Amino acid sequence: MVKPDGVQRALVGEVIRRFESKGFILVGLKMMQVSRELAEKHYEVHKERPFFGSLVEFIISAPVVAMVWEGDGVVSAARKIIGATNPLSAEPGTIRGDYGVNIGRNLIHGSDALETAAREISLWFSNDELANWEPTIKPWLYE
Ligand code: RTP
Ligand code: MG
Repeated sequence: MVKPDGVQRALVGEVIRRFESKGFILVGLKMMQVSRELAEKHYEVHKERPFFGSLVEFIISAPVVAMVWEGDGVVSAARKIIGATNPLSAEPGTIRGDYGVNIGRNLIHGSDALETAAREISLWFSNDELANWEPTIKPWLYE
């Protein structure tokens, strides 16, 4: 999910470009204004953390772009492409490392495990919003 700061800074295309160029397959994409209920459910695991309130306020403050990417090892590879949570520690070449300076404005969220991804996809998308397609490029990406 490109967070409100990423959308406001016009980095949506850059984020999509990085995932597309890597070879992952886009199966869901939408811009949305997140409800408080969805934001709280999404970040439920951080409910007791001191930053929970401000994080939820931030996520609902302006539109985000939610997306679903498919491919071998996509969850862990995506987190590498995204970079460390704190953009100041994130490696150059990662999205957060190249574009961010503050942990509360780290541009993008990525699911941290397959189970979390499944949970988040069902929270954010309905089935008819997900494309079921086989790109013809696939044999050039996977042997
Ligand atoms: P995300 O869930 O957004 O992909 O980020 P992450 O896994 O790298 O980081 P996580 O530990 O899940 O934290 C979720 C988001 O909360 C904000 N945060 N603020 N002020 C703080 O100390 C602090 N710690 C975390 C960040 O925006 C982080 O992405
Ligand atoms: Mg996380």
